[in-house]
Amino acid sequence: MASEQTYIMIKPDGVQRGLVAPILGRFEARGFQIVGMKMLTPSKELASQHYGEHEGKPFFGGLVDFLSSGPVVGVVLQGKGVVAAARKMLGATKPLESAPGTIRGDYAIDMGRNVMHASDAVDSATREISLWFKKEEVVQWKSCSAGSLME
Ligand code: DGI
Repeated sequence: MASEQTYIMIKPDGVQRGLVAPILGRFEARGFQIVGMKMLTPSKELASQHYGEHEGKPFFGGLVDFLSSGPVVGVVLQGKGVVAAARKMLGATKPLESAPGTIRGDYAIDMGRNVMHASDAVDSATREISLWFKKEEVVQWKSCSAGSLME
């Protein structure tokens, strides 16, 4: 399996609850590499584009309002199999259905306050990375631990 990139985001509830470091720490500890990171309060337009697949659904307005209600931390993560791995580490959309040990299973209760986003497939990761980051904001750097992490 090749190295991939994915987009993860600590949503406003996760930032407010002080979960940025604990969440990102899980990915770093596993060996995934942060290659882009920014804090911003998304505009409604950006939030709507991010959740474009849900446009027209009854919860869309509330979803966009919440995402644009305060700062988020958006991150580009890189590593072997990172797209599927980040989804597994995230857990189910409904936190009460997420297994303990997953991020939502450990830190969340409510679907509307499920602390974090992760791209659900390689093509959505590509779309979301280019939506949230300029090309030059994704930094290629060689990790000193690469030889200890990968055969
Ligand atoms: O990728 P996920 O965040 O796990 O899930 P998703 O892409 O299907 O939905 C994006 C977010 O939208 C999700 O984290 C919470 C919210 N959402 C999804 N389905 C519903 C919902 N919110 C409400 N209130 N009702 C829904 O059915």
